[in-house]
Amino acid sequence: MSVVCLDRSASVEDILSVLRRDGVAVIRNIATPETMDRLLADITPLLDEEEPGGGEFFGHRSKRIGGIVSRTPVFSELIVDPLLLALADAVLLPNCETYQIPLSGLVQVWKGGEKQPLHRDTVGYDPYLKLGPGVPEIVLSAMWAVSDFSADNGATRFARGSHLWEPERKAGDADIVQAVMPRGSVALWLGATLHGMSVNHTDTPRTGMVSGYCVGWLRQEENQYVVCPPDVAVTLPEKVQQLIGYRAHSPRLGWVEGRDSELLLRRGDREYQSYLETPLVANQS
Ligand SMILES: O=C(O)CCC(=O)C(=O)O
Repeated sequence: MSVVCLDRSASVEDILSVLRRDGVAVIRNIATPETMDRLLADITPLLDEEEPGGGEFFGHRSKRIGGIVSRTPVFSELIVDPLLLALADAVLLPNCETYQIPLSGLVQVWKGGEKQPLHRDTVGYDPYLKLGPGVPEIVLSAMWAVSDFSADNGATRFARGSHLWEPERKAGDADIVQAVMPRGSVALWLGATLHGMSVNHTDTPRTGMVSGYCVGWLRQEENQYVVCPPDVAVTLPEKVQQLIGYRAHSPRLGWVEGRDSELLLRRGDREYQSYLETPLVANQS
């Protein structure tokens, strides 16, 4: 069975009602095939340097590239899609002042291997996860289909409705739906929805771009300040800088002295230049 798919013309309310009921929804054709071709052209040289691997959790047959926000402009284009931002506003803004991305990655699944164990993207926030269902939403995850996602080629598996389950409940076969979707579509799921990579039984790799949105007061899954340091971030659009985490979250989180809290980096900004030029620790002996 497949995850419920909606067209990009669907209303925010219609998409939200599927997300809130099933914990997952697909929006078809949110990006063009040409956009996905550009993404692949930028990332393929990096993928070519990797061998499929990943161990037990990642199913032994995946290639993963992290920090792609610094490696292709296509990530910056896709993450600010107005429909996705409207959904992130609705899911996350009741629980934060601003939100950010948890990671920016590419996952390619090759033939063979094992299914990835089902897991929740809130797994890193264990005391919070243990509170069970009904807690404020903190993560809205997203997987863009860079290639077609099919039942046979490793489309992500989801346990439908599992965001409403007690943490210890296990998924049975009847609960599983797959994000079958044409390239250019995106699967969105709530942080507490159980999901995992499936096995690719075909000879063609399945490629997905993974990211999403999380409340601005959360420790991000991937360290954005390492994968996208200030000298790279300053070259990106301001909205993307903010989504990476180069903005303060009120009150009193992530500030940098004297800087505009919305725009901690600004191209040509005198304060930013002097920040780069000033040693962090002067006269260390
Ligand atoms: O690639 C997929 O289908 C899902 C990957 C995933 O959930 C993960 O690696 O945590």
